[in-house]
Amino acid sequence: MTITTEQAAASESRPAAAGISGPVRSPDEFSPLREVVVGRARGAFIPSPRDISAWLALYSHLGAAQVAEIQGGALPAQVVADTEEDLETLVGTLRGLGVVVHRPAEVDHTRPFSTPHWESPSGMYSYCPRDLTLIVGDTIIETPSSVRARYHELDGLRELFQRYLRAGSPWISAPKPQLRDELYEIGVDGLPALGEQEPAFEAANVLRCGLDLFYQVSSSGNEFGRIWLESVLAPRGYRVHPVRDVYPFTHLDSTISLIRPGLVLLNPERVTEHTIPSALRGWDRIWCPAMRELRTHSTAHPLSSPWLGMNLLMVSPELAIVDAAQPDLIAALEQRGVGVLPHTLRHGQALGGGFHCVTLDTIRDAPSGVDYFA
Ligand code: ABU
Repeated sequence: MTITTEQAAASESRPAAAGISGPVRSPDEFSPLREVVVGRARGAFIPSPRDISAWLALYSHLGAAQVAEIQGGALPAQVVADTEEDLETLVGTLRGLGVVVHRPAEVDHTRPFSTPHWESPSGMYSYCPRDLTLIVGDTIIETPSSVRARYHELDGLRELFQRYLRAGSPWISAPKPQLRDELYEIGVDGLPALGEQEPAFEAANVLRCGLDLFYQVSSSGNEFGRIWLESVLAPRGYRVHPVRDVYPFTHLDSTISLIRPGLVLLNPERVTEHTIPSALRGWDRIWCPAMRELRTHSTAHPLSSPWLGMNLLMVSPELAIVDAAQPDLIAALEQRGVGVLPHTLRHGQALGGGFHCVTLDTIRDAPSGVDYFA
């Protein structure tokens, strides 16, 4: 085989990067998974809701008197140990399926830091790599979380993203948010709300489906964040669909799950026939069966609702990793021809992350630029 001068130059400017199979390529939530990041529990520290940005993100349904009782802090050692074990099991399954698995580098999230505008007594965790990084096709996008404690959270993925950059992946970041006090509001109900002073959103507010992205406007993603994302993606041919008035709190991935082209899983407590995003109205629906609450309540104030049970990872359009404690959901998926690998995250609700949250798919076997709604 001969190599042209151009190919030689390209390979020189893109040195082979160890452990990855090439640039990122993940345009949707369901195409066959080839490479993924799985989070870690070690080093986690739950931020105190005395910081309004943590109150907003983690406990925005609780009033001031209730959050005054919540301390935050390191997780109990048993919770960390159990979760590491559950994550290792997940890693083993994925590797057994031939998927390349990466883990975030160890980060000590207990360390304080500050900016000119505020001080954060700690970071948070590396448990949910889904939350802050959005992979759109061939591009890595760091999203502007409104949570101060998460400001440096992507440190654990930096080395991996540099490897993808060397392999040819564009890697961009939204304008680093200042997160001044003015961004956070207290509503008439006494609960915190996210303002519009600057773009702020987390990647888990977004679901990807080829050229279409669904962006949840909520306490973890403002309209200004949607405008920024659209400003970057619309010129590349993407459509960003706002999802409003569906779920006012954190993230979209326990409210809507894209199972395969033409099939969507919907949370019946949050979505109605009238609020299904219009692009998805022509798809078949599975209304998620009621969740069975079987988890250990390992912390007094879990970071997620029981609907975390529908927070699943599609390994391919025919195979899902689903909470083993949800037999009704598993049966509903199997009835639609979706195979299920039941898995457990014993403390998922306490830590605020199910199988979609604790993973970040970086490579899926999918053509780019597919229009699933043409
Ligand atoms: N990404 C976690 C979403 C949790 C919830 O909807 O309760």
